[in-house]
Amino acid sequence: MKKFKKLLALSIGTVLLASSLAGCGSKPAEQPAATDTKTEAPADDKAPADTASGDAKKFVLIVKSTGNPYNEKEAEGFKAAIEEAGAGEVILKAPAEPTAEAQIQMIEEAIAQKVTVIALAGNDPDALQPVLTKAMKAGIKVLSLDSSVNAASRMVHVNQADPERIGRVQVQAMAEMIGGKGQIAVLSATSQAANQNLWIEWMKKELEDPKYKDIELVKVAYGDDLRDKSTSETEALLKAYPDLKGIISPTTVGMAAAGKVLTDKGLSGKVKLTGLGLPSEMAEYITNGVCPWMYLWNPIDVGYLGAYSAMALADGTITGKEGDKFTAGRLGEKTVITAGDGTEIMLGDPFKFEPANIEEWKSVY
Ligand code: RAM
Repeated sequence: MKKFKKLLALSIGTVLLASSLAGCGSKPAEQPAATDTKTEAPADDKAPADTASGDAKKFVLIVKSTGNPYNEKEAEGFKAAIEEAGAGEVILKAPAEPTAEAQIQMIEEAIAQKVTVIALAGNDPDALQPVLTKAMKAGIKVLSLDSSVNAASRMVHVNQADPERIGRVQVQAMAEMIGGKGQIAVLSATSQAANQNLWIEWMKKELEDPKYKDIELVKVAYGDDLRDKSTSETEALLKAYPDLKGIISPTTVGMAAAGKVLTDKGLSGKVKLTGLGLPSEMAEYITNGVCPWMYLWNPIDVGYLGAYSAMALADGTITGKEGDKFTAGRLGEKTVITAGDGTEIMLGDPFKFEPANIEEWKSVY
């Protein structure tokens, strides 16, 4: 019951956000995260606080890659929060490929620009450590969101939901969909993505329960959050495992690709699909039965909370240590807590999307 109330609160929050966006006449941005977008905060008499050099504060967001609507929604929330607070300039960056190398280059540019905060969804937990440490030594505040970098590379992480719950709930769903029996596969993002890897670890822990003894996880495939690769990896799974009963995809890109492949091949009912999908991309496959139900959180809120965390680091309200508190705009008071690795700020719970509610959500994100 408590959980239900939390979920309800989450959904009400999202609906309120949706209507406030609608009220402002804003439309989901087509490509807000593409490469390098800058926006100045609206000028008012409460000017953005100055940095030591006398310039306005600069808030950089580096997402995993371009061409992923999830990342675009995250960027939309980040930008909206900095702008509503009038805190400074927003710089949105997205590499063409979801690699650490591409992000390193963008972080070097941000250091040269003397930005105030770098917020990023890491494409690798460890490979960014030298450059992020360099940024922090130069006085730049660093936080990760969505996909964490290791504790030494950040001041705090903004986590969308409890990784254990995200991992376990997807296995529980799949087991129910296939009647507790048969071969299943995971279609993930990149092999270095900290968020997906942690969720998959929890999926494997859940599968250790003897109640899943008749379920076999045959493969974890990587679509690299690229639509084409996710499509070919889905096709390869179907070919290699003709008895496959289900695919769990803990990435919105993988979900959309697998939904299309299973639909095109007429495999609805034969191979079940669940995971973490964007309602806007998955409505069709939830309605046609390919994906009976799935989970996600609000990616706009991930970006929004990331931005409020960035502002709190920038003005010294928090340093990223356990127990630090701040107010994250419409999300209310947030507290820094201990994570498996370092500290984090938690958004909420994963939300279940199914035929009964998908129509209502598909235009939100
Ligand atoms: C993809 C990305 C993102 C993840 C979602 C669920 O869009 O990999 O990092 O959080 O899926």
